[in-house]
Amino acid sequence: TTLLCLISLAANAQIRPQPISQPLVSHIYTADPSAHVFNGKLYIYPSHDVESGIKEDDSGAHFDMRDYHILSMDSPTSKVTDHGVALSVNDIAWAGRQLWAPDAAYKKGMYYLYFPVKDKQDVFRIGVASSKRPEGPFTPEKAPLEGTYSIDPCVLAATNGEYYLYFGGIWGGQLQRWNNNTYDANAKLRTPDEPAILPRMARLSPDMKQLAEAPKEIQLLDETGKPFLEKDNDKRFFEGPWVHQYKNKYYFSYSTGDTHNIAYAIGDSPYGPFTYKGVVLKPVQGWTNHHSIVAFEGKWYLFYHDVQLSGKTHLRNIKVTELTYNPDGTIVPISAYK
Ligand code: FUB
Repeated sequence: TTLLCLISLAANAQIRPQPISQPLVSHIYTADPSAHVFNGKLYIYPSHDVESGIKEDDSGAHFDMRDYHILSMDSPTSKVTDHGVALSVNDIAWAGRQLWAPDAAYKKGMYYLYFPVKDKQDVFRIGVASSKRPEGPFTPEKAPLEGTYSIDPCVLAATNGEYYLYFGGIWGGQLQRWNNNTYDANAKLRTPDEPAILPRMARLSPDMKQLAEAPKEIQLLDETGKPFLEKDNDKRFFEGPWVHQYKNKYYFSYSTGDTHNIAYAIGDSPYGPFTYKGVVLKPVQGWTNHHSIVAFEGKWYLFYHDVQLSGKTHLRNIKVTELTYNPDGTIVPISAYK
């Protein structure tokens, strides 16, 4: 029996996928890591997952987060500092519940934290808070950015000097309720042969606290130039947009949601269109897949999450691994397990 046990343990160890990276912190649950280099250090703006006891449902009510902790590292392999609570839902006058995936940007001596939270009518909006320090604490504005909606803000500080806000997430992120920037609480999800729901973007105003233009849909095309249909759900947009620049191109990466990939598309303008190129990160353990891509000292890194510490979809832990490009600018796909 002992021998059989040992053989079965060894076989199990071989077939159980081994993570390529370990959680960056384990004293709190963290997710949706938006990473940036500020003052030569890596700053990570993650969601702070908590167990609130709310039952899991399709609207994501069990993701009931209440504050943000900003993390920093001197390099991708060095120890992580948790700077404590940077912003709490109680400090945001217009907020109702659910502080989801944030992002941050720096401009002229100030840091701006962009965050989605449901307002008091339970509609997701995007807010902004500012601080003189990258780790906060952040002071929120009294109202959300006018004209914003849905979730998962990402800000590109583009090399042309402009800042662009990308956002959107379907299902619990409510993007399906917004057509022509107008809200319809009863709007249905699309049927399989309808065009896929598209992410949104807008240029930010010079003070970083408003949109400089009405949100536009971002065209995502397949490699033959055709827009995706709803049924192309291994490739179409679901949530978690991230935009970075590499060799004069704009890379739009995102989660495909119910098929759990991080996919990417490439374009020549921050407005798109973006043409689908493939998968950045294959599905991870847990339902959600959410990432950021950042350069640090000449190498590129993918920040992502899985549920290694808890085994529960709403209690995630962030990780980092190196990302590489092929000579033609395509990204070498990453599997988080070997
Ligand atoms: O963390 C809450 C939500 O889960 C995020 O906004 C989505 O992108 C998904 O990761």
